[in-house]
Amino acid sequence: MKLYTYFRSSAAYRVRIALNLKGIPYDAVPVHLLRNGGEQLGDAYRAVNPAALLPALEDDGNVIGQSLAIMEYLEETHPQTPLLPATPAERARVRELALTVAADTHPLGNLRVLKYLTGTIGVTEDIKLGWQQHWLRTGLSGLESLLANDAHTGRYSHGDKPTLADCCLVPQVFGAQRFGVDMTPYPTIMRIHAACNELPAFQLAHPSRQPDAE
Ligand SMILES: N[C@@H](CCC(=O)N[C@@H](CS)C(=O)NCC(=O)O)C(=O)O
Repeated sequence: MKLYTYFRSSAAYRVRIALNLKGIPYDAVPVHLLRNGGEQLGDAYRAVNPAALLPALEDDGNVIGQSLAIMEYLEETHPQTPLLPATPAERARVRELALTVAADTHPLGNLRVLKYLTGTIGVTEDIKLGWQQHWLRTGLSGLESLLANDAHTGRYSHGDKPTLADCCLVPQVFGAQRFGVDMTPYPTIMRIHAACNELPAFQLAHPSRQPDAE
């Protein structure tokens, strides 16, 4: 199995956590998002993933993009250490939490959005940072409310075992801290973040532990 990844990509970080939790060995293929104008935009990577985004997983002759699609694929092909709970309602909640990060928070601060803001619209670096922080805070507030006001929240986002929701939560906290967001308004998120980071699967997936880390 091959994972096209970049150490700081939070979508790739999600998949690295899921692979580690399930104990699936993989080869990391680094794609540098900044070098040469962005290797993800070059012909070589577009031949792998025409959407020109990381991550992509290659397995058994198939290439899958989109971190959530990849994690669901891993869940179906490697059911050991399930990352989704047993009942449809609980599974829906985990997906809701995961999508609150992956669909509603992360895309607004993605590199190509930020490049468009500064390069095409011509906003200053300060305005760009304000944009990033605003959408991070908006997304994190929603996630905090969903987690804090639900009895299903346990040691982790759902119950006492890590799920896909945690695979999304931890990289999003990394991204928010990287861009200077004050995390004190999100005590439930930070409690879960700390619990996750006690696990080797999360520690080994951290950007600083990747072969392409700078
Ligand atoms: N929804 C996608 C998001 C993928 C994505 O935005 N990846 C970022 C890195 S975290 C990327 O490749 N950005 C490159 C760019 O914006 O040019 C997923 O979950 O996989």
